Amino acid sequence: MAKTLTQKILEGHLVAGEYEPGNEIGIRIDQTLTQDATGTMAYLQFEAMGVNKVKTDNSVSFIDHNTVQIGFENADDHRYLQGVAARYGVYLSRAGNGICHQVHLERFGRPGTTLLGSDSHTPTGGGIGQIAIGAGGLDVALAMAGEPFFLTCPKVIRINLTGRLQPWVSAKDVILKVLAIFGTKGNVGCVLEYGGPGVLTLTVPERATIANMGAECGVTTSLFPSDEETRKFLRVQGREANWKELAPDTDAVYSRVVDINLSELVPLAATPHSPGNIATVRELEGMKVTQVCIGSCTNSSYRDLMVVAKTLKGKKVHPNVSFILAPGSKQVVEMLARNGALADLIATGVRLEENACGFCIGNSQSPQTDAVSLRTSNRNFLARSGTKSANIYLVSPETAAAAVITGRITDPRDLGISYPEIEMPDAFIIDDSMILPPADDPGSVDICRGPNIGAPPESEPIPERVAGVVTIKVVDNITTDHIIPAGARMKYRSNIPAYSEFLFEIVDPGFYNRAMEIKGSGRDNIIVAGLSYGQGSSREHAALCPMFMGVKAVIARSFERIHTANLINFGIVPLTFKNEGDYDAIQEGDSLEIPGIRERIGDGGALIVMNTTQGTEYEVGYDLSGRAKEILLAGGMLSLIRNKRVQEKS
Ligand code: MIC
Ligand code: SF4
Repeated sequence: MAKTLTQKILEGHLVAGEYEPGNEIGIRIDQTLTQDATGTMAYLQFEAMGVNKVKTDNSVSFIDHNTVQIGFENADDHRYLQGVAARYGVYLSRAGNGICHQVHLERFGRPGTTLLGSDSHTPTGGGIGQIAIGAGGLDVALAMAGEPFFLTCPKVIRINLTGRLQPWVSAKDVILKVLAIFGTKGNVGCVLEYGGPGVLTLTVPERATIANMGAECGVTTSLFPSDEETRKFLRVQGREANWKELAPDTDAVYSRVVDINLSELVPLAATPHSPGNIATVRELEGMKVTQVCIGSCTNSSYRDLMVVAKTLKGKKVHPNVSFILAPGSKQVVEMLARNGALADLIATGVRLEENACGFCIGNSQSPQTDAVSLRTSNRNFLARSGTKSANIYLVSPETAAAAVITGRITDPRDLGISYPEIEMPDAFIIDDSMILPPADDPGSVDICRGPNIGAPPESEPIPERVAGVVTIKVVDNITTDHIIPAGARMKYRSNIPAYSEFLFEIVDPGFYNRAMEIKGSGRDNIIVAGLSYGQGSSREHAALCPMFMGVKAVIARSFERIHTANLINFGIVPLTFKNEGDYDAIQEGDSLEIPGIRERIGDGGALIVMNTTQGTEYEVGYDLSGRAKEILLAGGMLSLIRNKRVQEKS
């Protein structure tokens, strides 16, 4: 039978289960990536597994998120990461070398392979024909230990691109259009596979922008074919030998086909506070802008930054605008420095941040109260910028550059200048001196563990019955940024007790004290949520910190993929409301009992929630694979591994 490209690559890596959409399958992972904010915990977990050396073809640890370093914590993490990488066979991309996804695409990604990364934007690798999936740090640690990665065999949706992008419209507008069609929820278990003649008109960095931000739809990943454009990109990166041609069969059958004519697209924006709220730039034009931030793993390729530099050449930043640039990689910024484009940007009045996530994660450049900030990044969740009252609009580099000049949201087609077409250079500057290879003599490596490095906390087996209190009831679309903020709080990623104090800080600052009190009284904490709970990042701390606080179950109307896996890995049971009315009726502070939860999960029987405050009871759902049940019954993945090891020894 004719196959999609997704099927071809997944089947080539299948080690468990049968390829059939909806089934649980296990795949072999060829490459892993971690970044510092999730990586420190992932390597602590990897160490706890007692494996001597990573078993993947290639594993890379990037330092790109926590680079502001106020206080000793981040520097301690970086030092630990450098030691642990050298010791266990991992490459280390040092702070200053760039953002994980961009550097991985430039220097490591290979068509036809699998990549698992402890960051939700790992699908950027789909731009090069790689099945690249975001996951929690523990799942990445397992992949480094040679274990398969388990996922639901996806439904494959074809996005058929025709036509060609018009001047001042770029790849960001394509993915914003995709978000307008698919939204941010209801796409769990799908892969977006791009094809059609329009693909040939897009370079690899443009495809990577589209694949990167597909994460906002909640899909498993996005995938482009590997063709002559891919070969060209790898050639200019000095890696043509890594190229291979990959395409779906011409008569492959997809679960759905969506057509997008690139010629018809116009500049778009995601309006506050969700990447799924799409408007045309025309609809927003004239709005005063206070800040423009260009960069992030979505939009800081050579093409993107050159388009900005050429548009702004000879112009000055508008007096009411603060203009920030955080380049995505050392390679790109060095190219711009050598060809003079960086000088043009500096002459404009740009404020240069280092080659890192920077403003995107809210640990710098928080805008003013009530700001209108135009950003080329991928997420505009409430308060992610560090300023709760700020309004963040996600736009293309072209639209961002236009606002730098005019101080207002402006359709870049109205600038009255000719569109700078940027050609892929014949060669990129290749200098991997900021990527440290693993040690030749791993035994001699001393791993430094500063006071910020704690041990990964262990969860407990799920009890016979849950008896607790609804500590918090939240609405639809709660992202991991709502559950546990990043930004200035992110420096506590390796210190779970300290980080837990910020749980639900944006939504309800009283959560921590209430949860402590409930835990202290010997009762369980229970979270109640609406649709699409756990959107956004892969941060396992959104499960790890609740676990530490004694949360035993989350009852939601629906969950997103990575967060569900993280909850299970840390022994928290994800349950779903069967009736909308049950969600509507339940209140914060209600006492709940879930009798026989352990037994029911084991035997697959109906699970009843008794609301003893309201005197009601109803059935809730749980969609758990055999493997997920095993993990939960053991009390989380680390306990399961430990139990298995004890059994093997005896
Ligand atoms: C993000 O963009 O939200 C992050 C910060 O990169 C996260 C990872 C993290 O929280 O460390 C992600 O996308 O997974
Ligand atoms: Fe970094 Fe932002 Fe990309 Fe996350 S989305 S990896 S914070 S640049």
